[in-house]
Amino acid sequence: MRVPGPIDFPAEFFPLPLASRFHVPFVDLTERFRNIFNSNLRDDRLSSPDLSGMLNDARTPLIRPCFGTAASDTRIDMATRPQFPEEQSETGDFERQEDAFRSWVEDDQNSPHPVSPGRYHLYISLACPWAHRTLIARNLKALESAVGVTVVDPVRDERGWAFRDGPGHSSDPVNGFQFLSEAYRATDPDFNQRVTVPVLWDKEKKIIVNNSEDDICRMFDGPFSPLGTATVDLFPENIEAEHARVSQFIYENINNGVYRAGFASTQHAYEKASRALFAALDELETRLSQSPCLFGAQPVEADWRLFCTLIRFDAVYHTHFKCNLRRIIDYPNLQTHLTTLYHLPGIPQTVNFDHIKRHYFITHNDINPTRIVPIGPTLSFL
Ligand SMILES: N[C@@H](CCC(=O)N[C@@H](CS)C(=O)NCC(=O)O)C(=O)O
Repeated sequence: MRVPGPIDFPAEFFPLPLASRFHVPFVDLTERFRNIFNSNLRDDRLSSPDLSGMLNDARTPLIRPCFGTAASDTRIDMATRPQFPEEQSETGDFERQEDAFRSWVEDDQNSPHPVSPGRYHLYISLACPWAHRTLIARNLKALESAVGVTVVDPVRDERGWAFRDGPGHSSDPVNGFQFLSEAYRATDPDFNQRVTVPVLWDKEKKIIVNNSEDDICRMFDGPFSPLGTATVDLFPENIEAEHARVSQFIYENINNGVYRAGFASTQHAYEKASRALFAALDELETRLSQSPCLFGAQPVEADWRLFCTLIRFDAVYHTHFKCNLRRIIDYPNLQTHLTTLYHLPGIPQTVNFDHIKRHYFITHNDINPTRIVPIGPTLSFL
């Protein structure tokens, strides 16, 4: 590993809007920054060309104040790097990018993407909770022979998700892509955001139809439904409004809540997200004392949305994302819900803890720089 020597930063290096937020003299600040930053140059991720780019980017959060607690005003300035700088607010909150492709497969042969067996293909990661929900929907709707699926390597480097042969993942049999970014570029040559899974690919048009798991699950339950044999209804009409409310609540506080806690880059942003997360889990624990699933006896989309976060919680989010007020095993009703759903037909084969753990602990190198994957915990329900 290359260790760059100390860099003599010009005073202008420190962007002024950021400097004005610290109540210390600017000269003192640049001096402190220089020392902190140089002592953190331990790898080869930063080079001079990067530095000039960062110089022009006022959002580069090179120094963030660290507080003892959200309420305390004692502050030490330390250099940190958020995991996804482009998706970070000024206050250190993680703000997820919007899904880029939202076209629809329709039950209409004249539409741009008519429903048809074998025409569409799913690219997913078994590590990803968002992609996991689309795989579950595909299995529950018995669409395995109508919609193919390819799993990416759970270990992602700066080139993004890759197709490689390995345990539980493979090369791309449809397009021969090496990286998922090739699918994004084929659809939009100017695409310059984070390349994410899941992706629903149109094999005829050779473009991405949709990369939103919400949309893909709705399509599997809607226009794709006749291609499968299952009678499962993931979005029952008689609970539509309340279902949408509960799903939104789970998305904001739980599905995305764990990410908002884990990718926060200030103490305050982390505590806010974590407290909202556990308040939401407490609320659902109470709700599940009334019925085994969120809407009675049968799981609907909101239950699966919850499941995809709960199954990863004790193994990953509790440690890696610091969501450690309680574990799911400490919530009897949530744990029963998780175990019950896990044992339904078609579900265990969608859960791959090797992919889940290796993805999070190895890939988020700003959160876990040693990339050590913990040996536990023992999950007795598996
Ligand atoms: N479509 C989802 C997000 C999907 C997503 O973020 N997937 C993650 C995996 S869990 C991903 O592909 N990340 C790419 C990366 O980390 O660079 C949403 O908007 O809520």
